[in-house]
Amino acid sequence: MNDLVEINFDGVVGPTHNYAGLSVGNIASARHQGNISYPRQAALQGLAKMRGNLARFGKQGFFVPLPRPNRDLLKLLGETMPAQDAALTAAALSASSMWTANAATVSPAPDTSDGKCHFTPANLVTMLHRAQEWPDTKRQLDLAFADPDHFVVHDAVPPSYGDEGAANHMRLCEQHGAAGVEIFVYGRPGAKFPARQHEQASRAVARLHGLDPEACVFIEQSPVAIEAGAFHNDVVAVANQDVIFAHECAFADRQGAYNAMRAAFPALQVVEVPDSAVPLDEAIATYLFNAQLISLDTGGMALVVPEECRQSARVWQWCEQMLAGNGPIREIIPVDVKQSMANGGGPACLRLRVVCDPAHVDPRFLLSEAKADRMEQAITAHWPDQIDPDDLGNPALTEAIISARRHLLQVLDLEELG
Ligand code: SUG
Repeated sequence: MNDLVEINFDGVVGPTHNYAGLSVGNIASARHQGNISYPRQAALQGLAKMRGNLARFGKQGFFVPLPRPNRDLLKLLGETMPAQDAALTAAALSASSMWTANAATVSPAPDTSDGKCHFTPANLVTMLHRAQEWPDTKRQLDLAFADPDHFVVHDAVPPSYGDEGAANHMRLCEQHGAAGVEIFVYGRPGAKFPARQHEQASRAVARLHGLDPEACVFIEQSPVAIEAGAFHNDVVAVANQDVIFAHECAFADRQGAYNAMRAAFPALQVVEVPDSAVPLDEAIATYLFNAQLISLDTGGMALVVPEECRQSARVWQWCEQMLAGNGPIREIIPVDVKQSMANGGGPACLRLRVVCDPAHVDPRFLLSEAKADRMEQAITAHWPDQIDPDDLGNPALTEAIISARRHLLQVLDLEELG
């Protein structure tokens, strides 16, 4: 298992990136509803993050934007493009597949009973604009991880049970290539905002992936956190190897949650931010926890955080204090993903972690500097400079975004996803 490494697959931000405010319970999405978006800038910000991580950590993968507009979705609703209802038009044009932390739940080979890496695409049923994603996401997973000796790609779990994928899933392990403990965080329905991850979806994924029940922990997300706008667990917690980095208010039963994790994984190190140091609202506004926690070759870990963290005196002070101490997180790297942030998607939302041997992945989905250059040219030349949500459905814009995606697929030799 020594060839197994963690690869982050970022979603390329699609040419339809816009602020239609479709996501109930996602405070950033609601706050920016109606604003003009900048798809080219958004995609270049995402690409710059990928380039930085490639240079720093050596491996980087990506998924391409899904086909938009999704005319099949409109057809199922008895509509055509543009739909009479502006929200349906916006849904059919959504670029939300950029947040690949919601693409699937991934269980690496050392954790599963058949020794293969398992993927379950997330059904994302809570919201229409996201529920349409999974069949096209699966097509991409089927292509990228086609090798049947090493990968299994399941269908999504049935729609009654909302599943939001890796955004509500964490993994603890000594090393990425060793057997780990998988932590599933679910929400309880019935409060002001939807609890998007259903416990039964998490349990189904664990069974489908053939996980050892002793190496699975199911934890309830704090209703207080959901109500404050943490619509996914990855807005308040992130784990890597033996470390969990979490806000004090992340889990419904804080001590019970850590006890359960420790019972399954005794070496756990908890880096917890108290509410008194960074109040929950500020943690959610800055997305401190929506960070990529990445192992460094030199030992220790780096935290790739949104630039917004540096702008908050309290958050930055906490970060500096942490670095001055002796904890496992040795470096903090701010990145600018503001266009995605305005829709509630930070650095961690933009990536799906897959532990595997890169030699088994379709190389078309792995980034190199040369490929990043080609992507950048396609984005610069073809992504719309800006989109006013009132223009969604405009035929000229629709043509432009279809052609933009086609150009990207061409330079990546991925036309079969057309
Ligand atoms: O599902 N935003 C996404 C953000 C997803 C963030 N992902 C993670 N936390 N892993 C969502 O709420 C906004 C779309 C709009 O308003 O048009 C949106 O879908």
